[in-house]
Amino acid sequence: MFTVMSEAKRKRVFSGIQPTGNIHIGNYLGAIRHWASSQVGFDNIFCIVDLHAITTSQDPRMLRTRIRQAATLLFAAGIDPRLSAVFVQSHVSAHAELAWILNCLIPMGWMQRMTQFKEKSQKQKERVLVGLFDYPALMAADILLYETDLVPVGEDQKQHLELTRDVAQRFNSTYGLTFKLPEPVIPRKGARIMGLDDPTKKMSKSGSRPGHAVYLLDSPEEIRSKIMGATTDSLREIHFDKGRPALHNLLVIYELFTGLRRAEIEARFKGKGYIDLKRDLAEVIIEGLRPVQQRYRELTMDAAYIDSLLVGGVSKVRPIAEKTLLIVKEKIGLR
Ligand code: AQP
Repeated sequence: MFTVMSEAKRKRVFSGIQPTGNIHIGNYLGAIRHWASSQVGFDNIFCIVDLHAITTSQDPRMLRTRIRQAATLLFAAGIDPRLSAVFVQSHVSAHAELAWILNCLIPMGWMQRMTQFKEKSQKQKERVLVGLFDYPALMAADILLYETDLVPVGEDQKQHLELTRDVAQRFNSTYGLTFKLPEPVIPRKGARIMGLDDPTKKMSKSGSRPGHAVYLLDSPEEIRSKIMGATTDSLREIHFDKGRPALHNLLVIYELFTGLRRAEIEARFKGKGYIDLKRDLAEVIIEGLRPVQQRYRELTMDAAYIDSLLVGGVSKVRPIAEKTLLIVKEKIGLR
């Protein structure tokens, strides 16, 4: 019998980013920067998950722009197309096909337990779409198509990865060993960047308040103004303290951009105030983003080049996905 498993030297990692809005420093510090630095040790697949993006309403013109912008930013941030595959999810139709097949194996009860859907549907009320409910099945398909070993997930996605493993096990026990079971990779401590306007909410692309996030393509003036306007508390001393979430968030951003140790940062701001920290932090972010922005500008001058990189990415991954889908179809009797 066929199995989609094969021996690979480097572990395969599948990561996705939704083209749902402007990419921010949370996405960069929590994910993209690590993706870029882990390329040599792992066999990475980076997917612009546009089918996931349409589980909430999207303006077609904006969506098109954001898909291209997300891809360009990944390359600008150091994803090397010679080492990693970057592609757009909807360009490989196997994702949607496998998701449908998995839908027919996943009991409703499993999906109804998904806390992310419960939270998002409460906010969206009657506007909530069936696609959002089904999001975990599509995510399972994304991962299982590629014999994925590791999936970097935040706390909010852990339950979806468990569902992916559950459906893979159900398939394997019904039809014989087929899918590799992916393992979660939980990001390092401190990798969750919070909103500048509200440190209790994670920095998010869909956060609508103007001072909520610093975007990767913000100008130096925008970065200064957002950081200077960031929420803080009324205390004075500057040190890492989780009990002071607004300050802690700013210091973590400082730490991640500079690479300095916490004690060094605290020493640097001893006896100083928030204004000094914010001024310094804004410059640190501007400098940290400068090479990414510079490379982004260069890349956008040649749209055909980005297209060719995405075509290259698809041509690396499509054969893997199609092979898996073919095996699945054979196992369940569709071929
Ligand atoms: N605030 C954050 N801090 C650290 N990491 C973050 N990521 C997202 N927000 C933060 C990580 O970025 C990667 C891509 O995220 P995504 O596009 O798949 O979806 P998301 O987690 O839903 O991101 P957003 O920015 O909050 O978008 P919306 O508003 O559309 O939901 C992931 O690895 C994620 O962990």
